Amino acid sequence: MERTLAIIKPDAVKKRVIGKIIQRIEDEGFEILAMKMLHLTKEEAKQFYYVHKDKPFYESLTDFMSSGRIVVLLLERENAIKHWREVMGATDPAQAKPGTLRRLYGFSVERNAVHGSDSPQTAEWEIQFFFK
Ligand code: IDP
Ligand code: MG
Repeated sequence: MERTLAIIKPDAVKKRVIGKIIQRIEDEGFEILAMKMLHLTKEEAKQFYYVHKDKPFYESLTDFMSSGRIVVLLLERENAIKHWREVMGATDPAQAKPGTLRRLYGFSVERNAVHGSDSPQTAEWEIQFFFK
């Protein structure tokens, strides 16, 4: 069993698709171990996305991620990290495969509906960030 961190981003919350995304999470065989809704401050968003601090989209991304409520979920499943990233689809919704969450609900490469950890080390850090 493996754990990963998922986030339903502000665009998806505003779009009222929290329920659809959580249904998909359960249909994909994930156990939801913890879940909460919160509104990140700009400072918290900058900490969470610290690895991207030198990217040109860092300011805009952290503005977006602190622009409204998010839902954070601690998920468990076999192969959870890789499987959740498959269910999310490519970062850019336009490149994501049909049926993936980003293709279904994403709006742009920035406003792409969901987040998922990308490695066991990142997952551990991200889970601690929200659920310590
Ligand atoms: P990931 O979420 O698929 O792992 P990352 O490269 O880790 O993608 O980027 C983190 C987040 O930053 C993305 O989910 C997206 O919201 C945003 N992002 C990534 N690339 C761009 C870009 O080129 N322009 C604007 N925002 C971006
Ligand atoms: Mg990433």
